[in-house]
Amino acid sequence: MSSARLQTALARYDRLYINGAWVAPEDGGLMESIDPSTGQPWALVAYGGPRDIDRAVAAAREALSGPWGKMPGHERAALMRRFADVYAKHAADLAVLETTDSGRSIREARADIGGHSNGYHWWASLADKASGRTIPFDSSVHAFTTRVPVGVVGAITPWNVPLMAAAWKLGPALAAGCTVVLKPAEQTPVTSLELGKLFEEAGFPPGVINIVPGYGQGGAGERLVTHPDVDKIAFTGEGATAKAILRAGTTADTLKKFTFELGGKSPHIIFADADIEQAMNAATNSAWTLCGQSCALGSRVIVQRSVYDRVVADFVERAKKVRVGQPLDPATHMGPQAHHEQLAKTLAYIEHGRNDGAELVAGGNRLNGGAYGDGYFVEPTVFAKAHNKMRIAQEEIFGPVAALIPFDDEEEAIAIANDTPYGLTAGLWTGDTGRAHRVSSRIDAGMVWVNTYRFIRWSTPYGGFKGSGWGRENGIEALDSYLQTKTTVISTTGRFP
Ligand code: TXE
Repeated sequence: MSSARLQTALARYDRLYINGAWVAPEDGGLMESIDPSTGQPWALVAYGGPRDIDRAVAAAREALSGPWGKMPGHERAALMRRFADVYAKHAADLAVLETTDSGRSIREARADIGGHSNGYHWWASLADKASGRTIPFDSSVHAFTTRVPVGVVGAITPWNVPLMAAAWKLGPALAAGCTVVLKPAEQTPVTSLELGKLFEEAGFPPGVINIVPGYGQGGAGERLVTHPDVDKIAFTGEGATAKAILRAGTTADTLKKFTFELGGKSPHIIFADADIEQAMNAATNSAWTLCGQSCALGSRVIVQRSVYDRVVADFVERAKKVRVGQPLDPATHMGPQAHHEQLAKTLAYIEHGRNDGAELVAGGNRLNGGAYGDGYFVEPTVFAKAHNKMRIAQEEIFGPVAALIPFDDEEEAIAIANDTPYGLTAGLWTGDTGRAHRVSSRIDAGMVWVNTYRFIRWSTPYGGFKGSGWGRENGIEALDSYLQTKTTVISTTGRFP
């Protein structure tokens, strides 16, 4: 097909959403979004440049002093609830678009996106509850605190779960009364742009939410993090990017606030006294969910030696049963990797696993040709006899690759679990309640699951220890990070000193 003919077949998202209007990019342009199940472009999408970010930030700043900024919390809550209802109405369509743009399976996308409306309702319920306190001192003053929005938020999101990553930022930001410039990842911009239509339908005032897809370094992302009029950056992505953002001189000059949700290399410990069947359900699900592209992936499966062989054999059996295929097919468990660079990265790590001496017991190959065409599909992959010092155990692969590491006793399990630069999530399976408390209390992770895995909700704070980030998303803690405390002291006498 000629490229001219191809272009006409592409879905067009050729406008940015700035100040309540759909506008052409000023210094950005149009980029192709690739359907990872075919390796072919499926949409032509507007991306913004620095001047577009400047326009969006100016609109967000102005909206803070407009109707939004003056709106009482309960009215903001009502507006957010309207948005949550609009979101629920469109959730099924959003799931199809996100599956097309990112390659995640439709069954996962439906389950995830179908729940976001509840999340927005939860955040709405907090919009009028940011109360301060009075501070007793003496009768000469009345001192009290109020909680006020931090201001303009730059929300920078990754490509693995675009709508979820956006919701985790928009929910608390709007509940706090902030305004937002959302910059989705260049690989998966479509559903974030769709959000603009939903905010319009819900009746949000112009400028409260602005959506500008774009590139990172040298593009819209860099302008957002260095913009002097942005008060806070809420970022999800790679640790190296977070460090680059902090190092960029002009970022430092603007002294903004940051929350960082970065990668993970989560330990998933299976003790011999666990309900092994349940543990296997969770361990295999969490090794391959989202085609491995989740920061909470339980990719280091740490297994007590007496059940190790059984767990390895079961992992292999279950790997064979994973249906890898077209992501829009409801029967598919696992779609392709979201983009070509990620595919290459995953295949490179599978090579590292082999070269470092781990035993490849399942998968290990790209799936292409035939029904897979040029899509970015990979087999669910399992390495046995893995050691925690191997690269496949230390570094975030972001592909469907599990490393099974044996251990002998509790102390060793804890040592292995904590031996990584990350500390985002962890799981452990045991039938011993005392052990559940002992081990969970010693694991360095922002979230520990016992006899369950990947239980993540709006109300449960989520974020990393160590190299996995700064601050928390979800939970009341997230709301706090979009508010700042203001202390007011009023003299009761009018005399100074
Ligand atoms: O992330 P980046 P990438 C991990 C995962 C993955 C790897 C690379 O291991 O394989 O990161 O993903 C924007 N200033 N995670 O390269 O580069 C960029 O445009 C401002 C874990 O996509 O960090 C995008 O919107 N912005 C993670 C966002 O940052 C910049 C989820 C993320 O891109 C920028 C995704 C800059 N200088 C990847 N450079 C998780 N924890 O879920 C890039 N961006």
